[in-house]
Amino acid sequence: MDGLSKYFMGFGLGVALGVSLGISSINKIPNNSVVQNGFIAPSRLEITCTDLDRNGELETVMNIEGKSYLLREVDGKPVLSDYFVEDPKIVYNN
Ligand SMILES: [Ca+2]
Repeated sequence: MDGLSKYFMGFGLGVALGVSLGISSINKIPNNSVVQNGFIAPSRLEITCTDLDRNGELETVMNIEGKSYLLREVDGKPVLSDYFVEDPKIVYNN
């Protein structure tokens, strides 16, 4: 597993834990702009929630400098998915 995957796995677990426990302090993204080579600086990230498929339930969206990815949990593991919305359903690209 490369560093980027480990980063997103750790980040996703933190977000999921924070959301599930309702602890807002865990759910904050630090504003560091310089990180180890091979990692995405958190200052480049934005997390939002939206109901893309209009089923009444929110999806977690990670925006990285204008590009959006869905932050999903698949088989208990965090997955960052490229996607597009084909009204009214979500089609995952990976
Ligand atoms: Ca939804």
